[in-house]
Amino acid sequence: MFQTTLSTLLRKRRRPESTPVHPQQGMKFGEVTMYLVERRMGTSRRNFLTSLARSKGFCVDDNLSASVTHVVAEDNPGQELWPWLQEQGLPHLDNTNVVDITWFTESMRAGRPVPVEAQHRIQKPLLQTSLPGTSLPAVSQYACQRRTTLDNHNKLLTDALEVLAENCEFNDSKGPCLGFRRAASVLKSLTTALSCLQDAVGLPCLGDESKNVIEEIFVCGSSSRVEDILADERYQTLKLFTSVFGVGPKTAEKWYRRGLRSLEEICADSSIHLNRMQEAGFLYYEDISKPVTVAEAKAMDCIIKEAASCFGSGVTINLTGGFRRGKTFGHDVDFILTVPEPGKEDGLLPMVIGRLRSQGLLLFSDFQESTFDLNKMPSHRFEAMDHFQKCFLILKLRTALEEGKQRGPTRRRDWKAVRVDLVVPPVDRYAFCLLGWSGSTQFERDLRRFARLERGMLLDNHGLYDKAANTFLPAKTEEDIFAHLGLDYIEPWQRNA
Ligand code: DCT
Ligand code: MG
Repeated sequence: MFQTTLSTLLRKRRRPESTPVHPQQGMKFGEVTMYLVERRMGTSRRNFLTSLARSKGFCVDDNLSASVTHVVAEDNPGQELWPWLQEQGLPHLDNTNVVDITWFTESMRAGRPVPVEAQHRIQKPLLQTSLPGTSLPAVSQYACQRRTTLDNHNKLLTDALEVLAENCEFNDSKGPCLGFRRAASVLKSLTTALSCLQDAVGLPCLGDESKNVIEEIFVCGSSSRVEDILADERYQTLKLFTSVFGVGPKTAEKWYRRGLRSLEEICADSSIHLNRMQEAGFLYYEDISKPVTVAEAKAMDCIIKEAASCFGSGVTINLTGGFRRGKTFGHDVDFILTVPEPGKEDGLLPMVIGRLRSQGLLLFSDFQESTFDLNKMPSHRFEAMDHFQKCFLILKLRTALEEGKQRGPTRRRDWKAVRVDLVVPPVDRYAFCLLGWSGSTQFERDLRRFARLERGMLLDNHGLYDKAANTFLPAKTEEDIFAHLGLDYIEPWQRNA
């Protein structure tokens, strides 16, 4: 197996780096000094690109000196490039832009250095230590130290593990449930597909049960344990019942024990008392059980912005939850609203709800007044909801009435019911609330676990508390919170743990 890293390759190639064919001419952009990494780029291409850049007035340093502001590499994965850069002992490496060739080409095309954006950067791997006997960087046991995009290379395995986790949840087996969820989460973060159990050696959070399932899938194509669960009447029924808005595993179990097996049977049973949320859940089931699309989330954004504008111009509305993480479908649309001055947010949601009602868009609303009190913090319970002013809504989203789409005269309508959640933190709690509501749930769990176990801090949607210093740490942005925790910043689209 090839285990050559960039550093060993570069060590072998200690010959002086090539001399540029085009000497430096008049420089136009004094603030930018590039260094082109030769490896994978090749000497002749490096010479060509160096000449090209210099002819356009860019400063290119042949050596990786302290004046370099932009390190440009082509086809160099972060886990190879960064350890080598660190070996070079470059001062201020953390302030140096380490960018992909796309930044270079865009700059050449623009005739000036373009601003460095997230997609240009070659990310620093979260952990630099290697697994014994491999060149792979070690995978952290914490989701907040992994970058997990929606590009899941191990979906067959993670789907199976999530069925097992869900089944444990129905059986109220919290420990095993978390075990399967953590295993699935680790596999989601991998940038390649596992092809045999051996590939998983050294990965954290894979317990024996998870490994057995993975092995069976590799050997037989599927897991008999998972197949049995999927075919199980109890599992199917509880899954169906919990798909109703307002119905949790406890209620679903209660109905199942009473012998109920379908949604029709529940609606027909006069002895069952549904709460307001569940009533709405059944009433709009057909619509809200369907996924919400990005286009629908955007349309909802306009509706909420319009409704909130009646509170004054200072209200900001941001999409959070799964859509902020780049998901293309969601079960609801989550928004975080805030006003510039702390304490001035009182009454915001009642006004928004009133406006939606007067527009005829409000189908259901459960408003919860704020019970936030920093003196009662920090909370040690992760699963508990936060104390901010919030509401769980079902709103009408106008849709074009498509011919033949809705069958029968009673089904003819030009709207779809959509679940929407709104939360309003005081502005000084905004970053914590945004971080908490952006999810994913597994990412949040691990952020809190990391804070507690690795940093002696308590994190929740309200704040970050340093136990040793006996103080709350302030944060204006999510970046501030990651910095307090000594964590590399993870972008929302990398939090799909
Ligand atoms: N959350 C939280 N406190 C809880 C539960 C959840 O802060 N007690 C966070 C985690 C995710 C976020 O709120 C939004 O919740 P969901 O809408 O359930 O999750 P989602 O990631 O947006 O998923 P979906 O795409 O299905 O809506
Ligand atoms: Mg959501």
